Formats: sequence, structure tokens, C-alpha cells
Amino acid sequence: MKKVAIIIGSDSDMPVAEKAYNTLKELEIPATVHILSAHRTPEEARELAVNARANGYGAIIAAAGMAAHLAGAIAANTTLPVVGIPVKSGDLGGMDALLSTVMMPSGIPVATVAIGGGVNAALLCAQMFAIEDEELRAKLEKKRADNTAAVLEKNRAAAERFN
Ligand code: RP5
Repeated sequence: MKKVAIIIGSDSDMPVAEKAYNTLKELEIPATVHILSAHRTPEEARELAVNARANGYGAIIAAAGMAAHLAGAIAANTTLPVVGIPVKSGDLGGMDALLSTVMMPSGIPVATVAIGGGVNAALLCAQMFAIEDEELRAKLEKKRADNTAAVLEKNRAAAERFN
């Protein structure tokens, strides 16, 4: 199976990377984590993106905060799908990173998830891989069914207590 590269702009973004990594692991999708910045290590970030397809990756998750150009800079150097995660960091609570990540000009797409949305970033990669992988599709369907059952159980408990 193809791998997913999770790139974070700083080690302070690690909690978001862990959410994505753990979700991918749960689905048995191979993933690697890299601390590379579009402004602090631009050459190394570019190199990862340029070589990602040849190195067995099928998608890249890029998470960064503040003036978050990491996902766009990675996307500029690969035609693999890039999922961007805006990270809450600094004085603007993640709005800065959200707008920087989501507002990509035409030609270089970044599929942006919610601020801190590590789980959804991983699930989006899994859903792309599952287009041609029946086993993975079944795992995703089971995960959704489990989530549904958990919510309905909470609903039953709430009804017992209040209704
Ligand atoms: C961004 O600036 C990083 O992605 C991080 O979210 C933010 C702050 O970085 P540190 O100062 O914590 O290294 O480049």
C-alpha cells in the first residue's frame, strides 16, 4: 500500500500530527512524520515533495500554523494530493493558518480540513486510497458504523436520564 507523509512546520505542531498518524495506523495505512518548514527548511521540504511519489507515497498531509504556507509550498512541488491542516498557534487562534492554507490560487490545490483536523486529514487520505482498495473501504465503513453505534448509545443514555 502507498504511504502517507505527515509534515509539520514545527515540533509544536506534533499533537496534530499524532492525531493524523494514530488514525492512519488504526486503518493500517503506513505513515511517516517529518518536521520540515516552508520558511525554516525550504530546501528539505521541497526535496521531500519532489521525491514523494518515487519514494512510495500516495498522499501528503501538511500541518502548520500562523502564516501557514507549508501545504501550498509542498503542493507546488508534487502532483500527489496534499491535505492541509491549519494549526492553532499564535495570537489569531488558527484563523491566520486557516486562511493561508485554504485560499490557494487556481492551479495548485490543497484540500484543507478544519483547524487542528488531524483525524479528518487522515480519513480523507484513507478515502482516496480506498477508491481502489476494497479492504480499506470495508475498514472505513466499519469505523463509521462504530461511530454511529457510539452516538446512538450516548443518545439512549441521555434519554434514560432526561426523557
Ligand atoms: C509555523 O509557526 C509552525 O507550523 C507552527 O505552527 C508555528 C509556530 O512555530 P514555533 O515557533 O512553535 O516553532 O511555522
